[in-house]
Amino acid sequence: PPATLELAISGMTCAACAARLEKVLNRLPGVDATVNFATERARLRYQPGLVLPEDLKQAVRRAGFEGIETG
Ligand code: 9UX
Repeated sequence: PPATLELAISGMTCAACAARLEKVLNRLPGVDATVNFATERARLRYQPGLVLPEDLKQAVRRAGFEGIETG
């Protein structure tokens, strides 16, 4: 079954940032992500056999943002 991860995202300064990050995350195998610019949160569903939470947080960092796990 899918697992969930919620991240507080810092560094998003315009709505396109959120759209860009969402695309980056959704390109990862087994990941379904939504990124909300207004709330500065990312909600992710992922297949634990395909990616790990560290991979998701690393992808956030590599995209130029910071993600803190909140759930
Ligand atoms: Mo907006 Mo974000 O012009 O990476 S896209 S600042």
